[in-house]
Amino acid sequence: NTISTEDRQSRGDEDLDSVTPPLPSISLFRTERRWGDTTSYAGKKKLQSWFQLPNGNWELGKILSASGTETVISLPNEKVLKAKTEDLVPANPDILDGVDDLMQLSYLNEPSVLYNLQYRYNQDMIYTKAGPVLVAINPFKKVSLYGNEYIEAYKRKAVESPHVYAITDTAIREMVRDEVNQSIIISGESGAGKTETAKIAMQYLAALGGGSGIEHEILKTNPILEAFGNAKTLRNDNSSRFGKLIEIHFSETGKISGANIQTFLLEKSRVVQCTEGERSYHIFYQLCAGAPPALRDMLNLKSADEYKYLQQSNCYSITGVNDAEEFRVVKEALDVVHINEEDQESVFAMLAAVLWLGNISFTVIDNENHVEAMADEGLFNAAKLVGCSLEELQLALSTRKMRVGNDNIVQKLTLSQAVDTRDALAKSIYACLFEWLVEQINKSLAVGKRCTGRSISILDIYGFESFDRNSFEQFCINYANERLQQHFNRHLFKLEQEEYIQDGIDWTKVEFEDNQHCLSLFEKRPLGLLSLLDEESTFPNGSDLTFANKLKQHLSSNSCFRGERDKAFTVSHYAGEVTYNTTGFLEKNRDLLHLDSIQLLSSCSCHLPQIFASNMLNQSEKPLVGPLYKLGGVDSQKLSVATKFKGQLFLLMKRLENTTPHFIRCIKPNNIQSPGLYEQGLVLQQLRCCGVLEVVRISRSGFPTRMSHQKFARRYGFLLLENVASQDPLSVSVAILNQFNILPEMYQVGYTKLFFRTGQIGVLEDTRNRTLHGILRVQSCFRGHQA
Ligand code: AD9
Ligand code: MG
Repeated sequence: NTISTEDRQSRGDEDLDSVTPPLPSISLFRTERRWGDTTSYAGKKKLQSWFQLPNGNWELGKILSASGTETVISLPNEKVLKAKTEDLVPANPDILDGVDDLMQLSYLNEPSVLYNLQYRYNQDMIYTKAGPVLVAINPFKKVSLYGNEYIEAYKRKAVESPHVYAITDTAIREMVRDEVNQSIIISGESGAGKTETAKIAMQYLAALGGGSGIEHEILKTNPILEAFGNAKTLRNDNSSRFGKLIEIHFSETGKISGANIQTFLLEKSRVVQCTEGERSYHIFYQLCAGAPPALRDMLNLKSADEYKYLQQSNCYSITGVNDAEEFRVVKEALDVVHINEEDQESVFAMLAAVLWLGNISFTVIDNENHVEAMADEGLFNAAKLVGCSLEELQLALSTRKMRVGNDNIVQKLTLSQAVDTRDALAKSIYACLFEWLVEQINKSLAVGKRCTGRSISILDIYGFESFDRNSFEQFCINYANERLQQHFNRHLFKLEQEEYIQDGIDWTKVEFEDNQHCLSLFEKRPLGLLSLLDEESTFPNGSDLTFANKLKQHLSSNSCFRGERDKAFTVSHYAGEVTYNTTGFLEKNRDLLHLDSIQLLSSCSCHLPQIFASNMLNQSEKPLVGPLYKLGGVDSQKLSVATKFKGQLFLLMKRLENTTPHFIRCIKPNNIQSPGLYEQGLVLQQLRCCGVLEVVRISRSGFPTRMSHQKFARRYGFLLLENVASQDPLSVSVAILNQFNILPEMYQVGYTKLFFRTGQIGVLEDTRNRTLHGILRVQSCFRGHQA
């Protein structure tokens, strides 16, 4: 490990020992995986050190004495204990407590980073820089860091502490200065604060680029998209179940001229199925609670607990949220984005239709277990709301037209087939409705599309997910994160190295081993995860088991892949290993809506179902690279979900690559959405997962500390034994470096700055402090004497 060897040499300690910390499961730099300065030391020079308690938390101890391999340390609870010297991790001098950029830490090790973030978090300083990245820790409470006064202050650059406003301000400035489009890429686990952060960034953009009135419209897209695309989950009461990129356009004068929203992979399954304690999409509950009487009558609306789709999770409300009031907010927002009253009614009718579909039940009609949809309240209302006859809907849910040879036959459905058909119809209507809404919003925001100005895009996309049980959704989400991580790595490497080159320092380009290997596992054709999934999805006899076996057969030689028992497989992602269970993969990937259902929608008298049907058919007729499906006897090509998603991601990456990115990593400090609770282990796991530790480590493998010649000479010049006061800053700097025996490989002299490897400034800083203390003591002695 080059870093720690150099650090050791630089301190000239003979008795330093290096310990191997738990490896973050990150695939950059396979040969040099250790993160940060984990070198332990004998404790002779430093007074404070980190000691790990049996529960994994770190505590700051005072070193009382040290002898070779053993150190006596006193912990905050006044407990004194003997520790192995090699188990101690150096702590930073007090002056570095709560620095606003982790790069300023002299000792960059896990406990120091955790402590620094916690120190700030405890004072509601939820933002910290990690080199080029902004780390945001969810406060789970109102913090007074936002609003016009703060916006003004950041705009005037009157404050410098890290903030979403600051990073957004940088984006605006760079857009104008460099005439390059910008992006703000927000990532983090569920509940970490991505969506709130995105809104805070939008607020700042709206405040600075406002004036035309369109900014008001842009802000109003948030309540709409959250109502239709967010839901209460066990992790987050307002969890986004889709990814979102919002591109905000600016005119040449720097005013907002329009915007465009792109959404990714809405979780459809939630409409028909959701876990105990979670909810379906907010809008269903809002509609049931908030619809005015006339609308209620029109939709035959009941309360939420009368709908089967909403009943199954046994959760109807969210603490602190008034669904009826939210409904009014959403309605007002729909007005603002110019969705007219008639269209709004159609939207609500589709929502009610979905709810009523769920209430349709089936009755067995023969001894082969075939069923027929019952002519119940559900069927009646659903048919009325989509605009078809009761019989047409009944037929579409109970039978399927097939072509056998040259004959058209009608196959009756069994109960499970009929329920699947009904649920598929409900999911499709909802997903189409969501897409249609986004399209309408985009039309409304497209005001200045043709103007030649620039844009800032904000990406709020689901973070890496690893649960006890991982399915197709996690598979897609983690694939997306793998792509974003590559973007992150490439960019941050480039940035760092460009600065060295600009300042003319002697620097051999670092070739980095990125996560391409894992991405190839997904994308390689024909033998990659996605290709094999699509291939198996087209086989009539393909099943989750045959899919799992095929993966094992073809991919076992890939080091990122491992076959598991019971139809499962494991992928080594950059953020850790995830085991996926293939159950449901093929069906979710095919995402078939039978032609009977599409035909039903196209024959409906209401205009939204017709639009949905024609969109579905269009998609079938104009395939990109999708596999061939048999849709109810008619050969038709449809893009698989995974392939469509991959296509979307490619376009997204292409768009992002033409922008200057700004990264925000959101961190969730506890799992119970509680203010003030900071769980070290949880924070650490996320820091590792989202690559923050990596960025800092990567930066440290270069020359992360930089100081201008002037500043360096001013700060340490007085330590020189020979008087060089009359000399220029560069000569003074070089004299200091020589006097302190800073080894040549530990620093570089650039045109304007000195570049140091990690830990170097710490040594100088210590000497400076000791010297200053010495001077103070002498002075006070002297004063005492005089008195
Ligand atoms: V998910 O992946 O969509 O499930 P997000 O988007 O990362 O998730 P979200 O922004 O929804 O999380 O934040 C979760 C909750 O944390 C919010 O509803 C707020 O209650 C809370 N939060 C997040 N950020 C802030 C903040 N800056 N100030 C106050 C916050 N509360
Ligand atoms: Mg969110």
